[in-house]
Amino acid sequence: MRRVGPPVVKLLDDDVESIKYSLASHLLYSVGKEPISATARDWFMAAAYAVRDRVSEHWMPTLNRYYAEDRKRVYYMSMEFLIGRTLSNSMINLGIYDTVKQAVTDMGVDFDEVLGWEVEAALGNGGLGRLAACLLDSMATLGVPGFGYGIRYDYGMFTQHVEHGWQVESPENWLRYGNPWEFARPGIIYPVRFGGRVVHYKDVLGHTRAQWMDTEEVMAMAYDVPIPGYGGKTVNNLRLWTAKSTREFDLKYFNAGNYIEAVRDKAESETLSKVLYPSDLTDRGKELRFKQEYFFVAASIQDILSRFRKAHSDWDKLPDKVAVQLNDTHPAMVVAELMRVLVDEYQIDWHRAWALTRATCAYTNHTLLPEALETWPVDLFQRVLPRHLEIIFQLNHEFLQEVRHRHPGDNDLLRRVSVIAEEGDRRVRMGHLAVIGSHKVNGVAAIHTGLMKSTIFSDFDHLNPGKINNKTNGVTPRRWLLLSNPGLAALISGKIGKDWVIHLDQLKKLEPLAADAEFRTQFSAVKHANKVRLAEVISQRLGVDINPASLFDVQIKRIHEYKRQLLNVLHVISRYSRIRANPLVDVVPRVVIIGGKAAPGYLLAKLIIKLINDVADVVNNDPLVGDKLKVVFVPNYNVSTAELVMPAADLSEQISTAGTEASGTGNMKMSMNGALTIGTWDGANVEICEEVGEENMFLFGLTAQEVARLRIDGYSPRAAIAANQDLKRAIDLIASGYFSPDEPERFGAIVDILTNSDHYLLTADFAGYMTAQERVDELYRDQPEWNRKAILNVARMGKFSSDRTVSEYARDIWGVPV
Ligand code: B1H
Repeated sequence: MRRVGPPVVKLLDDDVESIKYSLASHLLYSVGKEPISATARDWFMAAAYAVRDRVSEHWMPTLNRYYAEDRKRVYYMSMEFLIGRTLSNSMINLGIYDTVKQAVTDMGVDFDEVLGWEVEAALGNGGLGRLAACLLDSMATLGVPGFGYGIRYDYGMFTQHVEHGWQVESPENWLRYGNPWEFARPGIIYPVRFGGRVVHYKDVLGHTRAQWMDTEEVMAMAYDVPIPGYGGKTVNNLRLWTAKSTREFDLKYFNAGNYIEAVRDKAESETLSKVLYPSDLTDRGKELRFKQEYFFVAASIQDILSRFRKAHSDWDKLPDKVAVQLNDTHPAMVVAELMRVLVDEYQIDWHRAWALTRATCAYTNHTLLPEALETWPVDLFQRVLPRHLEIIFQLNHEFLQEVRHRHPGDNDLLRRVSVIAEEGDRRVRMGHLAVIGSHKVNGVAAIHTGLMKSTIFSDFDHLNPGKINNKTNGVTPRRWLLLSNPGLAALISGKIGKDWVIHLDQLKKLEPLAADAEFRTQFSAVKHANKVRLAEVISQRLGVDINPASLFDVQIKRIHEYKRQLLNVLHVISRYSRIRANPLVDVVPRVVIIGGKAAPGYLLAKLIIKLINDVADVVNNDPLVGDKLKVVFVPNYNVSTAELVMPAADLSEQISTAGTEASGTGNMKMSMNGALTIGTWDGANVEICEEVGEENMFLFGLTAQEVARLRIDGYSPRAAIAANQDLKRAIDLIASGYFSPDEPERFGAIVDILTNSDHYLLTADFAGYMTAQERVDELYRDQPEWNRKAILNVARMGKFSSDRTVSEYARDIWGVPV
């Protein structure tokens, strides 16, 4: 058995000279260059290795310590980890940012250029993937033994280009030049099986057993990425799986005599980890995606159980030593797979296995949108995972029996809670599987959890009160304030010290400074500098010149109808019309900044991008408008862009239809960076309001209850349009082809939706939104007052640290100390 690791020996010093030595050695020994011939990219690699060495020093000791102390481990299972760039974040967390910067600069190299060479790890779509990354940062910072499990996609999120105003996707081969942050583990490799059939037989004791046979096999090989916490003492592990063909496949090369065919088959079996689905709530149900989900679940469960078995022989200890957190239903197959392994492979009694599974697993729901609730056809299951389907049927049978026992005669209840949807083609409801297989189920903001309990999971909430609970999302203040907004971070630390970085509640101490004119001036100077920095990038990359004295009005997030970028555009068009109608009017100059990707198959979202760009073209080139209004679509919105844009926002647009955005996390990032929010009563906006006060935000629009009522009563947009001149004029302008003279009908689909169905109720909220925007202008004219409120936003954001989120999971769900 393995013993406790060697005592921690720190070999590397963190002073400037030592780091220069590391840089020079890595440049020579790892990169194979000398300073005279090194490119900025070579220096990036050298810097990454120098920093990585310092991360690694704490990595194995952390894992050895967990082992020696026999700590309960938390496994965060997620199809997405949207990590972004790692070099600057690692330097921040290790506390060596300034020294490395000094060392690089001393060697005559441009530090920012070096940072710019890192290709970000974009293994996620949006908020769900970025949340996983923030939680990893917080687990490491809090010393929680938290391990991520996911997929090492060869191609992460696509790169978005804008051509003639349209989104064009191009694949992002992020591993092309190697990834300095990962360590291949060729020895950690597990078979994952698909297909085949199940036979039942009686063992020597007369128990019926199942054997899953005649399967196809793919191997899952591990890559490890160290995750350093702030302070650098704890370094956790993120394990990502890549698909490899089996050795038997390799042998075919030689034996089968059909070399080319064999190589083609080999390549096919390796497609499982090829590409991240860029769907984000849309375009679901692909067989490859189903296989990806099982692939990473099966590999992770083998790994988790083998680690458990190294230290324990008593299976009853499993829930005391292992917590598995399911990031949405994408890994919900864990429930069936854990049952299969415990029952079929370890021969554990079915009911004991079920108790262990439920005590081990917990599930986080991230959306109520019906199109995003995963279901898989029973025939697909039958073909790809026949044994799992059997297990699910059996679990469902027993579950329904219990429900029937408690609620005799209520057949409708049985139909509603069944794991199998019987309407139309029979399908497995992954959400129901996750709920029955978990001891805790949580939503990601108070309003979202409330709606989970009253809508999609209301039956489960009645059957099992208390199982569904709330864990409001958070974001890591290391990346989203300390790293991305060094000016504000320094201003804050100068006043209240640096403790806020790990105790974000400390920001409260800034509150009195909101009334301090000098502090407000300093605060506003920082914001201005951030806006100048963004304006420069926009000018360079897009050739659009914007005035940093304007109000920066920002909406950055995936493009989706429910997020209502269109409502933003309608406001822009109205503002434009008003300026045109009265060019001498004294308006507050604005720059409306919108960024986000559309799922490649989501044509309406792509059309919305085109509309934004067409409107931008007209507005930005109208001499009557000038600096009064500019519209910028920032292409390829990603983590790195977010780090640049969040700190420069004056106004944060969070305008989803109430009841649709589970939480949102960009809302937290912008408020933390001193933006005021214009938003609806949705997601975490509601809790941001509780913290910062309604007087320090611009909330408007229907409540979730009103939305539900309106939809039941049957909403028709026509009356609202007729009643509002601004709205009518804006829609008419779009319909007339004003923004698309080369193709007047281009936006017909958008006009049609707005005027005929308007499921997301833009027309119902338009008037309220316009009034809120007028309040924005009014306040912005009073700069001291605006800054006062912005400072109060920052001061009251303590709750939204992901450290708080992780502490709550640790206490209420995982049962681990923090
Ligand atoms: C969120 C998703 C999501 N909710 C399916 N659901 C996906 C669903 O590729 N897929 O199949 C990908 C993503 N993402 C987001 O989660 C919510 O919309 C946000 O409101 C929330 O802040 C975020 C984190 O909880």
